[in-house]
Amino acid sequence: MHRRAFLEQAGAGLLAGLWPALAQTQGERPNIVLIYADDLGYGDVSCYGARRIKTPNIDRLAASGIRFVHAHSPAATCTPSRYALLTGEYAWRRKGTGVLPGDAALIIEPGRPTLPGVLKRQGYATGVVGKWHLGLGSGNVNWNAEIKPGPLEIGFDYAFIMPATGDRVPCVYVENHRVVNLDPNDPIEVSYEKPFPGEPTGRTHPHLLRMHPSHGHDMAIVNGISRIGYMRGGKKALWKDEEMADVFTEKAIQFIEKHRSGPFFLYFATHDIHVPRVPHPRFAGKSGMGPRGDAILQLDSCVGRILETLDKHGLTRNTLVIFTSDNGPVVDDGYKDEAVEKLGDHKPWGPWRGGKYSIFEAGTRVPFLVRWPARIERRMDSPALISQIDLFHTLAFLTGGKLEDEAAPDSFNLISALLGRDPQGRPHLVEQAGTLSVIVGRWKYVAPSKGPKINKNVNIELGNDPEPQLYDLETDPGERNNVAAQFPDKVAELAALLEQIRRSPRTRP
Ligand code: NG6
Ligand code: CA
Repeated sequence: MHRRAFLEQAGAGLLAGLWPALAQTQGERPNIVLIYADDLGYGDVSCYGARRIKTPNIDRLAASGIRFVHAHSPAATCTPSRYALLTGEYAWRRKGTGVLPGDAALIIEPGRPTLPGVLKRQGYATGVVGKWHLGLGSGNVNWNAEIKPGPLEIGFDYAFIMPATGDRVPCVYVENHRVVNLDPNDPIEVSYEKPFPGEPTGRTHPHLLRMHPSHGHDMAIVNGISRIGYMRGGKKALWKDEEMADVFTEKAIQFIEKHRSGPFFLYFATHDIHVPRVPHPRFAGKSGMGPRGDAILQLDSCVGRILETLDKHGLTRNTLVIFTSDNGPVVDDGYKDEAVEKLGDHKPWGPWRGGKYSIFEAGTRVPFLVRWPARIERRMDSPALISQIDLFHTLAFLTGGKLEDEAAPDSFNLISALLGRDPQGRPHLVEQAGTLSVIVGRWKYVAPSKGPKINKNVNIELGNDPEPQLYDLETDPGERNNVAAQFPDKVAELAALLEQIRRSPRTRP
């Protein structure tokens, strides 16, 4: 359904009084579970239109919650999205917030206001389980000693993470300050510069691989898969890709059970469906779409286990569950895993143009489901323009937390939109990929940029253009017609707005 149709529906709803009046929602203390999928596209789940793949557990959230259709990740890649999610600041304001190597230093300074920090102050037990990718330590991290600062220094009480990505070394879990299962007699060494002499790599020993790279990913071999970066040692601590989803889900469930008297905030950041896609044998081959589809089934099953845990402990009614993704979809992201060959008519990007890495809508327009039975009485669709960057301010407000003046500079309090009582949401939104764009109402302006138009490795249109682009998302949601030449005043207005947002240190009121 197009935005216009949604707006009509919303308008009719308004007239009919269907958007419930704003109830008292400040100072409540629901448990909060934020499920953050990786690289999952708008069209990858059945409640957003996927046909060949069925995601009954994720659909459960939609069936009794709100399905947002104009919700965005802050950026079209992982690190800047997660940075913005946790700090409430647009990542493009800060250097060094691009996709990080696995040995990068922590990019969120301890002491800064953060989303987990504000909830912790409100008495929440705060935990992160899954993908981190925001750096650890303060440079030259020693994986064999205490690893800090990290999540525990920026507001989490508990952390069970993978440092960066599934395709980046070191391929180990870190629990709080320590690598899990590390044998002190077999220390870990990591380098993003040069190989360790004598260690096989994907480039030198391709015959050792069970999954081959399509581009990049030809360095350290771990579990028969070559990665980005070099490592050696730590053999007992290495993860097994096929167990990762279960390992994370178990830890997430343990966190919920431990804190079931509440309130708790769980940031459950799955590795699925990022590369390398190596789902557990019980999902392998089940989607008919190769490992990418199987990883979606696995992700859905993990969501189901979390929801069952809430049910089992009587927590469902007063737990706010948010399900979303850190950026748009990519089919071939560097491994020959049959994702391209078996895609068929499945459209991971849904009705949008582009994908991961792209300034076109599919780069950041992601699934976004919100369920909270105590406050959201019925299923609905919302056309409100919202960003994950708004969760900081919104959840702080909801739980009665105060924002310091310098906190969360780009985060809007969208509590009314989050609970389905406001169909508008933000007044404007800046999207981030190689360039920036700004959305106001029906209009989207893309700032001129010199980058390539297409990333041939991943076969995604990036949306870069040396000329300004203007799209009418209402009549042209697929961004096919650049109408900049027809509406020069609109172009000037939005270019000026973007410039103003860039220059001022904050956008929130
Ligand atoms: C890219 C990787 C890609 C993925 C991405 C980060 C290559 C050739 N490609 O550089 O595979 O890891 O970084 O993805 O190395 S993200 O979801 O964490 O942003
Ligand atoms: Ca990602």
